[in-house]
Amino acid sequence: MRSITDNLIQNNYLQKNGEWIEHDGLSLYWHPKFIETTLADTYYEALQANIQWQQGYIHLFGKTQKEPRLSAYYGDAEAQYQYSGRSMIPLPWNNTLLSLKKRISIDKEYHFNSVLCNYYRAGQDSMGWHSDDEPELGASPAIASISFGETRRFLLRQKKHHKNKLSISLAHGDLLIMSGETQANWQHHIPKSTKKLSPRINLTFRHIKSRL
Ligand SMILES: O=C(O)CCC(=O)C(=O)O
Ligand SMILES: [Mn+2]
Repeated sequence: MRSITDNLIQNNYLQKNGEWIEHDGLSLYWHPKFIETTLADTYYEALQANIQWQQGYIHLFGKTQKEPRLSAYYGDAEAQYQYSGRSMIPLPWNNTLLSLKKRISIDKEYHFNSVLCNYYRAGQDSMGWHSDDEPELGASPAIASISFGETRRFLLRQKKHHKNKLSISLAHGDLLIMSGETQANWQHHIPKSTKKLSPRINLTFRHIKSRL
């Protein structure tokens, strides 16, 4: 089966300024400024205004905690998802999200049916170490992430050797595709920062296999 990244390249969606990062079970494609700055500004404004941002809760080890960011989940009705102990029921797509989905979807074979939206209000907002390895995503999922607003560090560490780390600065308009065995072998997170940072929006497009 062709990978989504091959498919995007064959269709010239990924231009030559993208970079493959392949290393010890990690398979990433990073395309800085996949969306050029002025257009990314427009998307950022629309996403800030038109996403139903909420502060979610996570239930882990018998405790309930507020997530250190805002989030929202959109997608096809059947794209239900279990995440950190809660059921994610998708809100229906809006035009901004559909337009972004179109930019990264080439044909029906690689159909993203949902998107997890995260809003990092400032440097103290973050996302802990995790892999996107929920069973609904399948064995070697392709996850396409697009970032808007403030540049934040995206860290990866190998599951079997936590000292093996990689840091990527994800900036306004950047696309990062995680594919192959990445989720099986590596974890990722967005660390807090003590710097005074502006908000950042990140969207991760996913394909959820229906349980229905
Ligand atoms: O904000 C990011 O770049 C990462 C988001 C993420 O890992 C996720 O939504 O699972
Ligand atoms: Mn993730």
